[in-house]
Amino acid sequence: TEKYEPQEIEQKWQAKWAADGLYKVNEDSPKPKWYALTMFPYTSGDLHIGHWYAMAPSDTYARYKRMMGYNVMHPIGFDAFGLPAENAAIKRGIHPNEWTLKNVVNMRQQLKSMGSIYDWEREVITCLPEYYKWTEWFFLKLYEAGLAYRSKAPVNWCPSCQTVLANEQVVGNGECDRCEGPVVKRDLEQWFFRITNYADELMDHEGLDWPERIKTMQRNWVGRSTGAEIEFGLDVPGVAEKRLKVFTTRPDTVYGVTFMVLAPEHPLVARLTTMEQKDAVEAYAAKTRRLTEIDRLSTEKEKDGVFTGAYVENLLNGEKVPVWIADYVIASYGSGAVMAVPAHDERDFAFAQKYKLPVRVVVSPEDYDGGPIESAYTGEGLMRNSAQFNGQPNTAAFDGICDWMEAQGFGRRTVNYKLRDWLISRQRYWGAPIPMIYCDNCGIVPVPEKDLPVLLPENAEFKPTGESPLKYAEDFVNTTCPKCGGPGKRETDTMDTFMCSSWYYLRYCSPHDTEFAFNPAKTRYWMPVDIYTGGAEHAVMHLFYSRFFTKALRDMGLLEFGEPFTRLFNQGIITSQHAKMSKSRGNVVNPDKYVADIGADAVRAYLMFVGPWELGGDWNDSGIGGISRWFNRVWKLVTETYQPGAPDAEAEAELIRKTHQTIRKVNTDIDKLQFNTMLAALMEYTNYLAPAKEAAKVSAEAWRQAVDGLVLMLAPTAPHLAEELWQQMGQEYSVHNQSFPSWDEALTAEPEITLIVQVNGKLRARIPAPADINECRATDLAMNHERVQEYTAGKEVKTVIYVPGKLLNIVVK
Ligand code: ANZ
Ligand code: ZN
Repeated sequence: TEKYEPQEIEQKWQAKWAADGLYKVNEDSPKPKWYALTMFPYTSGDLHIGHWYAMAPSDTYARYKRMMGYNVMHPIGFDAFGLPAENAAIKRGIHPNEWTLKNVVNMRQQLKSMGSIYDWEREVITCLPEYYKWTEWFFLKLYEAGLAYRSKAPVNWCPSCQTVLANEQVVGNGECDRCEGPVVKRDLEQWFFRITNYADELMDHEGLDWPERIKTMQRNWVGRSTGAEIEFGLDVPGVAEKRLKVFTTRPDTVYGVTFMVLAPEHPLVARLTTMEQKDAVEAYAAKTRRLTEIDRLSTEKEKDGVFTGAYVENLLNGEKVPVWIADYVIASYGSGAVMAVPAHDERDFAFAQKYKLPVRVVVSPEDYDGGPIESAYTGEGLMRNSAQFNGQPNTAAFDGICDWMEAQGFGRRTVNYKLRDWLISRQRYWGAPIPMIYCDNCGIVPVPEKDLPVLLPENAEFKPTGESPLKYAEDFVNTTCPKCGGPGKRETDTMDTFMCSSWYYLRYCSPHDTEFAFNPAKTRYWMPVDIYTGGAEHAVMHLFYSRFFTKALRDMGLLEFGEPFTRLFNQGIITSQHAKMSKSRGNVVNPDKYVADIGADAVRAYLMFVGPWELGGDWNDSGIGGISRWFNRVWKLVTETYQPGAPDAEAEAELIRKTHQTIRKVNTDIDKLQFNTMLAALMEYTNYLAPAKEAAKVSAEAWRQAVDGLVLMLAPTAPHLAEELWQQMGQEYSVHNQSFPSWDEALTAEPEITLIVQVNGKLRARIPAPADINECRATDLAMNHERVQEYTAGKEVKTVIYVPGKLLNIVVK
């Protein structure tokens, strides 16, 4: 037989599978459906080994499910709108569309070289009008449902990328997640989605098989706080408002309030501030505007602020407390005002220390002597300095105080969320246009559905001005109002690309439907996604928005379920020389080179072998060589003829046992996505088969079954190699249409032997035991045997001699 030539067989089989449409799937199948989804790649240019690490194991799993009798859809596409394309346009003078589609061609080719079961007829590309028409349509649906609105708001602005960023795109110490430059604040009219309507539901992952840490991150992202809204009395000449509202999670500490702190942007600040304090307050507010929210909330940052000169009244005890401003209070959270309780809040304590403001303990620490405290006490305790609530546990006073305030009408229990509405406007060209028209007569008018898509004009100019290039495309901007027919202007911002990826999993169900964004019957068949795999970096944004989207569509009556992804799995990171791959380190692994050298099958298998998938692993060239050698051994084992010698029943039974044991191990491991141990079991099995072939003690039929099993079990991991071997064995095409081997539990059992037990060399017992029993277990068994105990009772065991699987001699004195 010939040598194993991966390049040759891989290309051959890829072409044949494609020509035969082997991996095409549709809804008319008697089999149960299985929707296996991998996060689609961004069209950045090249597929790197990290993409392979995300995609090859998930393809193996999808293939396994297919062989297990499921109707598997495992689609792929491209996330194609976004900044890099536009930056390429600015830098290299190439149109974003051209840049993107060139990358698609290249990446598609690379993806094909992997030998995955992607049904290419289902490919979606988010920047094509046939796709973004529907992204626009979803905008209209959300608008109709009251979930999209326009508002002027301070936004995160990256001066270097010249764009507005969502909160989630501000990372680290207030840096842009794209260019890592500092982010500042700026006011703009923007479109928002009311994701906050779903805050509670988004915290609930009931029924989802998701990693605990992702669920925790999402819950923290929602940031639900229960507490109370409390009103303080305002009596400032010339100020109409008579009450100042604060949000607190500790209404039980309200008698400990010794000052008030407003965000410098709080709308009352200017009017409350006295003449004497005006300059200081304005200077401080100006200084604050230069800080990011993250800087402001940082616990390390020194707490400073300025007195406004005004006072408010604590309506519970009639006390007047001074009103300060400080940057640690955020305007957009709660009511942008804090009742400061320095005795029980660390930030307030630091602030009080700095400005010599009084500290009043209202919840007693254990053994409290009534004197000054050294730091804020945030624990539980009995109430003091709190009128009729004194002596109660503070947890009880929490309720008592809320009840009292609710009865008096100046406070009430409430819930607050950190989650903000989703800001989707981008001042960029390369995104789906927001289908809205502004008319002087009619105001904001949605583009009628029949006029979709609003196409991106081709002739835009790309300048890093911070304004959307669409603003200057006059043919695009100037239009007629769909309502009155008068002149209208189009919205020139485009949508956040997270909007495109919030529904792509629905599009795969009916990728070319011209009537629907997603065909209802087909979507009902395929959705929800049974397993979604991808990087943990998408814990909040993509996964969170997709869940919001699904819930919103459910509430519009467009979907019948509220969760898109039943199971979520995050793979780890593949490193090289124990470091993250990067161009600057020069340790980037280029998969194409390895595919050309040793084949896609080896690259796939190696990636699955380097470590548990969820933990990642380290790529090294000698490791991958090991996989190649293994495949060559498998090749020889399968293709070189087996010559049975004299049959041996025991050898045959052992072969069958090993086969069934391996099948069991491989099935249970793949089911748990434990590819590394699955492959180790297959290697061990190969190591068993090679000498067994030499020994030639089993029948041709038994040998054949063993080798069939090996090839079938290899098929999900090394699809080309398995197909080639299957053919060379004269089996029916295709190996990928076969059932995955199943095991017979009875055949996995180790046979029994009779263990001869001697005491001081004399036969005392014959005990049935498993053939592979070790010395320790054998000694245990013997020492517990009645007959043996007669001879060992009261004696000291000097030594034990064990002949594996045969005899145990116990020497006693
Ligand atoms: C009084 C108090 C006493 C507080 C005490 C805490 C401890 P979370 O859990 O994050 O919701 N706060 C309220 N609005 C704020 C804003 N806009 N910017 C900064 N801080 C704000 O935090 C709620 C607590 O953070 C609130 O409860 C308030 O301080 C502060 F012993 O009120 B607390
Ligand atoms: Zn009009």
